Amino acid sequence: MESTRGKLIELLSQVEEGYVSGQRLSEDLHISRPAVWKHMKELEKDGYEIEAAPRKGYRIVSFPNKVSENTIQWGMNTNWLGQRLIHKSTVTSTQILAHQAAQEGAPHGTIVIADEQTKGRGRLNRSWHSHKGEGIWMSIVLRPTFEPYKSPQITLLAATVLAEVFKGYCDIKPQIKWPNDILTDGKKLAGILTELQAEQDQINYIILGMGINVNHPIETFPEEIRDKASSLKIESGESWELASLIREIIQTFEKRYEEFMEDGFSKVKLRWEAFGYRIGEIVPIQTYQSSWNGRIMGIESDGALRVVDEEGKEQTLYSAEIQW
Ligand code: BT5
Repeated sequence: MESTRGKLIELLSQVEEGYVSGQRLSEDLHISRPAVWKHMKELEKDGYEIEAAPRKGYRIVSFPNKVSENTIQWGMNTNWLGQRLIHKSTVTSTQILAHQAAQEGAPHGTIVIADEQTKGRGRLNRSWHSHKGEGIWMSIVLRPTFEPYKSPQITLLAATVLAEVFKGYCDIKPQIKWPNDILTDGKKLAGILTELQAEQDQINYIILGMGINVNHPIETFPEEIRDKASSLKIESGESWELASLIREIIQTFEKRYEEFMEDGFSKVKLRWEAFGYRIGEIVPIQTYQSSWNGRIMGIESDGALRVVDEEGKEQTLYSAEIQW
């Protein structure tokens, strides 16, 4: 956390039960006692409940149930991911802001997150519906050192991270439809969009976008996707606190990304296949050239889709759509 406000929350959150004295806060933050008091008032405006006890100091009683840089970063346990965080209430697309930030030098792990997107985008210029305050719409700036051809693996890695969190944290049964959809019971909960800025043999940066339907009731989806979209709330019957869920995703992503950088794609492949949608089944497949039926076998060691076609020939697909 960079700001004084961020450091203040960090200091207060290091003590679970007790108080932190105004004196200590003023010394650690290099600001006056009245300035500490002013920051506390600002936190209260942000929805934090603060207790100020004479001679003891301050403590946070409760956190606001809203998304802000502070509420996400509070208690977040990462080394680089989300250390720089840009939260906005309304944007066209977090992808656009993340590209701008990356071009202006934003460090590896910078996250742009918004409550609402007015022009959320999917792949191939499709639109992504991003209703205000009910989902997680975020883009991560990554500056990996591997070669550009490996970048599609980041999409699969991100899909396994979301599936892992949805299963472990939200207790639902997710499936991953190659390459970028997270489904449950055949309905789409989340989508991933990976955009690459690269030279021939070097990545400048990747913008990894994730769109997750969290607290949507079914009526908030536009008519045309109502029968194929779902949300964590619809599936689990529970509303989810967005800041905590975002933190969980960020922490899991950092861990899995580091494993991937150290050990390569093999563990991601295993995890991906454990969540793979309709593996072993015959499904309609659409590529740029044609549409045909094929049996999904799994993924290759580089993340490409393995399919057996109607003549029994194995095919490796780098770009295709699996139809429902
Ligand atoms: C995706 O594209 O699934 C990638 C979605 C990425 C969205 C994130 S949000 C943060 C970041 N900022 C952005 O602007 N984008 C990223 P694709 O596989 O092309 O799927 C798009 C299709 O999914 C649409 O054509 C609809 O049919 C359907 N769709 C749109 N919005 C949806 C939603 N909220 N939930 C489920 N399905 C949706």
